[in-house]
Amino acid sequence: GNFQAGEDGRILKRFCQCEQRSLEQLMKDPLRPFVPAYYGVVQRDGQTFNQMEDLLADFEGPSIMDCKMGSRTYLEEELVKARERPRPRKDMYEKMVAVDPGAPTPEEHAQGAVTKPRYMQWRETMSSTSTLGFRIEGIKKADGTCNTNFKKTQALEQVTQVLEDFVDGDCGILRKYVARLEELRDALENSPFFKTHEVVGSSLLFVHDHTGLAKVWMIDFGKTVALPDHQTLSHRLPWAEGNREDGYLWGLDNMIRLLQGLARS
Ligand code: 4IP
Ligand code: MN
Repeated sequence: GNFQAGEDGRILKRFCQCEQRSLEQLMKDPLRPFVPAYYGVVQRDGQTFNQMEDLLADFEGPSIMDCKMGSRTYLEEELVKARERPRPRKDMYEKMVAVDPGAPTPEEHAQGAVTKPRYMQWRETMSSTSTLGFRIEGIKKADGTCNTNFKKTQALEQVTQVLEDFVDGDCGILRKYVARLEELRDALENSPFFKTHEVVGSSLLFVHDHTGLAKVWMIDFGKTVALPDHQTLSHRLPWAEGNREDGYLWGLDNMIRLLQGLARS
């Protein structure tokens, strides 16, 4: 897999240059309190890893949720590559058919394959990525239940239901998550790193436990890339090819509003 056990309080994640660059810069940015501490590169059994903080270390029997942020989940360069040199992906065709046998076009059925952007766009529209700017990817609760079957969780009512179940309706936990997300939004709006990077495929990791501890961090920077000199993003404007907008703050605004609504009810 992508991870190996590290020393106490640290984890090892398969090395990725893009993630290393991002983590190094984030250590000097206002976003630092909202990302895992980065401890550099290490070798184990001939493999290279990024070493970072184990975000679960301070929790007692944590409940964990991964939400992928943004309205676009692939880099613009994937589109260009697929147009110039389409690479049919059988594995992605199979993942697509497993969820909805009617999703591929007749041509795609004949090929038994789809391109990566086609698959990624289909995933965006099947889930809440296109409509809310984030989607739930996985949940592991303290009671041992685990669910990664959210590919068709799209409607606001469905998403709300899943979030409510994740916190077992605990308004105290919800209020802590909302407060933490509002602090994160402030930090994002004041972050030179965020202003100058396209943040794609990055997740928010939600963690709480029975002691009432509840925190959120940004994770996964494998597709977080610097913009050309002097270009900046709003992270709220709709994406059009070439503008590189990622919808991250639009999704975060929606997430905060949704959790605020739940905390009140
Ligand atoms: C996966 O699709 C995820 O989108 C991965 O993104 C993506 O990795 C995979 O692309 C794609 O197959 P499912 O979640 O539907 O299985 P993430 O790593 O953010 O979860 P990339 O490489 O885009 O990061 P491939 O090309 O790695 O298969
Ligand atoms: Mn992820």
